[in-house]
Amino acid sequence: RLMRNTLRVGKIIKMKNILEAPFIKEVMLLTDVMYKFGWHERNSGNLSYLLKEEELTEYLDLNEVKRNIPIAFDGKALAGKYFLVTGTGKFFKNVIHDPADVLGILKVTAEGNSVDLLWGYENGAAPTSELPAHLMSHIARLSVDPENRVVYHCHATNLLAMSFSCELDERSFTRILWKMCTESLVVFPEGVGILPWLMPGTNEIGEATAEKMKEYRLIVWPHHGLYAAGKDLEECFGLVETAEKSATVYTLVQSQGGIRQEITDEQLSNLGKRFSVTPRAGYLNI
Ligand code: 2HA
Ligand code: ZN
Repeated sequence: RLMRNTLRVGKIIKMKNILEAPFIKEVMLLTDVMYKFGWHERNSGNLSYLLKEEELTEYLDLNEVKRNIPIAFDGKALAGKYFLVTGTGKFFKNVIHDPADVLGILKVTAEGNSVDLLWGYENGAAPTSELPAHLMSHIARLSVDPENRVVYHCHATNLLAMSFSCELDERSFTRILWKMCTESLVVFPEGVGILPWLMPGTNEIGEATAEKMKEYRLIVWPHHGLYAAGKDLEECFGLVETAEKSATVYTLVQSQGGIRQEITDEQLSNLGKRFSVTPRAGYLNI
């Protein structure tokens, strides 16, 4: 009895406060910035962050399942994996104030048709309605980049606006963004993928997003928003921030009367060489 109590006390002392975990701090900091950038009105947007077991054991007893939550998607390919996922109907605005309400940490069960909740969703939430798109995108990204850990969805304003005013053609859309800011080609040399308009929350949009994720880290959902992928949330944020900056400059240039001069294709080509990135083949007129 004494020994059991000692062990229990020992364990309680050993567990660290999860709000101090680097991945939670990163998510709290950046969701606040993203909200303040105007990319997350109301409950819009969602993110999923693949976590390593060794990142979690200091903070959580991984055998203590709070709830089991069914998912309408075959997640067998991700069985046993841990994800931090924003909750459905929850607001990015509130993560910084109440992370345990908005966020959940899940383990995909062996059968792949449900997830075990290990932490969060304190007021009864479930994972984002876009979970199929997230999980399918993780599978796709991991197949081309084993370092990929984050999938992120937002409603970045100027990129969204461009999906109304610009041709929905990946090459021409990408070229506009590359030419509006010298940094853009360096940050997304593979360009930007574009889907047709599809119904959010469905397996169909999930499958289409995942297929594109094999080639692009940034995807436009026309008249809706964006999907981004990266090794952490910082990288996803930087990717969207850079593309959105180009889109904002494009908006301003149009309102100032249009383009008078621009970065030439030859300059873009030289930029790629200087920064050791390869612009997507066929996208420059060289
Ligand atoms: O999470 O943005 O596309 C709410 C959405 C769905
Ligand atoms: Zn959305």
